[in-house]
Amino acid sequence: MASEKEAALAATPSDSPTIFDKIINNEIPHTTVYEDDKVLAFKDIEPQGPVHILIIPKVRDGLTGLSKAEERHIDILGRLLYTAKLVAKEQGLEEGYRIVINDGPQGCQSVYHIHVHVIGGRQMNWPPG
Ligand code: DGP
Repeated sequence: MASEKEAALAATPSDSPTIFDKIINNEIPHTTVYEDDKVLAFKDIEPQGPVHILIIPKVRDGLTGLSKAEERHIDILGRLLYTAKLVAKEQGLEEGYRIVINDGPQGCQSVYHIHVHVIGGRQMNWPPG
């Protein structure tokens, strides 16, 4: 399997449907850890820590990435972050965790449906790679 960086450099930023649509529509297996009418949180297939969850809006509404955010997205952006906090607590990340939103090729984004990574269960380093 290609590294995340290779996948990001190979990905074409676009409005086309992504693998996350298949996850939302239950067309491919995934492990849901949280869901409500607006967002879905599921385990990342390539975990970068003992806990690695992705949180996505169920309706993308043009939000392929953070750089495409407009004022109408403020509520869903807030909900994604608040859900990250709920998920981190539910996953037992009492000692801390990292929230990541990759954007664009240089940001190492490989899936063009905005998503928040919640990574935890190990000591993080800084700066990130
Ligand atoms: P990013 O690089 O920020 O675009 O992150 C995309 C993430 O999506 C990456 O960590 C791997 C994850 N991912 C890609 N395909 C699948 C999949 O089919 N299932 C799950 N659970 N995660 C996936």
